[in-house]
Amino acid sequence: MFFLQAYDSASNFWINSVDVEDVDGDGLNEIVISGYCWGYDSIYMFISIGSNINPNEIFWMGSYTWIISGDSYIYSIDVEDIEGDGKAEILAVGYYFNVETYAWLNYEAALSWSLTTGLIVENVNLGES
Ligand SMILES: [Ca+2]
Ligand SMILES: [Ca+2]
Ligand SMILES: [Ca+2]
Repeated sequence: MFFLQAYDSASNFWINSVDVEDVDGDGLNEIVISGYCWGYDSIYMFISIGSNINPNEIFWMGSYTWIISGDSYIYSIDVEDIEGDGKAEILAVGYYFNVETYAWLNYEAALSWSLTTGLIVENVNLGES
């Protein structure tokens, strides 16, 4: 786990969730790690994808940071193939600071990942404070 975070460029990390599913549909499970990190201007959420296809190491496949509005936190992820196409979606829940209304709001997001596209935010449901 900590091997993966060492590849990211920001300085302060909090890892809070991990799940193992096949996110690109090749029949091999990936390791998906979520958390947040402190940047210079805001707090960003990150998701890291890795593989331990070689049991002696975790091979890093990508780390992605994203933000909804202002400071954004990720609570937890659940990685599941929702619609059954063989590729697991990454379901994230957390909260963020809305810079227009100055309110803290919850969100639920669905993300997908592949080697060619990287991490894509498919859908975000913005909730109440
Ligand atoms: Ca896979
Ligand atoms: Ca799962
Ligand atoms: Ca799917």
